[in-house]
Amino acid sequence: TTVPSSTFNSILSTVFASSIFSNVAAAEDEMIEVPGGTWLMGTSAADGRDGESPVRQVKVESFQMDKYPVTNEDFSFVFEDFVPEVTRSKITERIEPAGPASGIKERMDFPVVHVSWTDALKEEWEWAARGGLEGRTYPWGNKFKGKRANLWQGSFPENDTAEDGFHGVSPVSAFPAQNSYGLYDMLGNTWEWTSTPFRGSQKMFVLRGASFIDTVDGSANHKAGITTRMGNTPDSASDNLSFRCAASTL
Ligand SMILES: [Ca+2]
Ligand SMILES: [Ca+2]
Repeated sequence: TTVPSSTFNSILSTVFASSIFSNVAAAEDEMIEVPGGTWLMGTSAADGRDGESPVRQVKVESFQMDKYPVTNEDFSFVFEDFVPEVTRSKITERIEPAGPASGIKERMDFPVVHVSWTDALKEEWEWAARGGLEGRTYPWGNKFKGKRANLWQGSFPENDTAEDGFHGVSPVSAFPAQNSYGLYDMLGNTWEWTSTPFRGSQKMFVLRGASFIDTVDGSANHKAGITTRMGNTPDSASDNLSFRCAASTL
């Protein structure tokens, strides 16, 4: 059972337009203050694609960003308490967090997936993911560490050896914070929407961070790194795509 995406988007629009979500998150101290700065975005690596190249200088103002992707727990709270009755009354079926026939109760600390939405700009996402380090491949540095992010190991699609401990989506705090800003789950687990348009013939937005079906070496799907990106249409939703909130510093 699913809610039609048009209805779902109208709920999200209602919630976000009133900034309730950000206020709730801030009140629970789940947002990180990301300082502003001028820095070098992107990569000059030969395998850069989807707009990762070239390296260019970018300035970002300070902002706040969710420590974790928005979880099912956060989202059901918003859904129950803040979605107006008039909107709720139009919904005939409940949202299933991992698609049809999945239960929400045992997945409260998993990222909300199957959502279509946009939030932080891609520059803000990358700046935050870099955590104050310059020109690194991963949020924590240049050396990949298996117990820092949920990716795919083994041959795709038949054999995920799950050496990182997870086949499929993992709880948002399953791995330690990925950088010195204290942000979790930026790289891997679930892609994250940004509000930056992705160049292309149809209307798309940039996704960042790669997901549990992507690999360190690029042998399957995307090569996961701090500059990895792809485009997706705003009505798209899948089980490896989530979001986190960002807000201007007051
Ligand atoms: Ca994994
Ligand atoms: Ca992520």
